[in-house]
Amino acid sequence: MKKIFLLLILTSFTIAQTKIEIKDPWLRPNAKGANSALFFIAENKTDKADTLIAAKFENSEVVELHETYKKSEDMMGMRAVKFVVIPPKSNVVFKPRDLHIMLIGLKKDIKIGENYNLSLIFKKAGEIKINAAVRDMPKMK
Ligand SMILES: [Cu+2]
Repeated sequence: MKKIFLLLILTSFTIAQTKIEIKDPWLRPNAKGANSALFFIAENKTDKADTLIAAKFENSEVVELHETYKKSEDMMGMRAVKFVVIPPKSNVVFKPRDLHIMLIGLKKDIKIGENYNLSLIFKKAGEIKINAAVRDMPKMK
């Protein structure tokens, strides 16, 4: 009986270990009233998929999960998605002209060199707090 109880504790501990690691989070600078975006690498170290369902940022009016898509031959567009799946044992890269967290309607200037707290909310891992540095956008090729 004692053994079974211990096994239950160990099992629930394993479930609680469901873990996503956020690497190298950064924001693009912009002026108050304009939009910014958050980029990072989401690493799922577990053998189960997790899903990014929302994000929080206190310095923008709206926060959305966005993807970039090909609008036409020579035009890229972006649109909101409801969630982003992070497959088991893999990385999903949020980067310019790809997946990103759109920060719409900045309440203040976001300047290079500053740092901001944000949260990413996953279905299993829950809320993950991150601190992102403001960096210049990489140059277009
Ligand atoms: Cu966007």
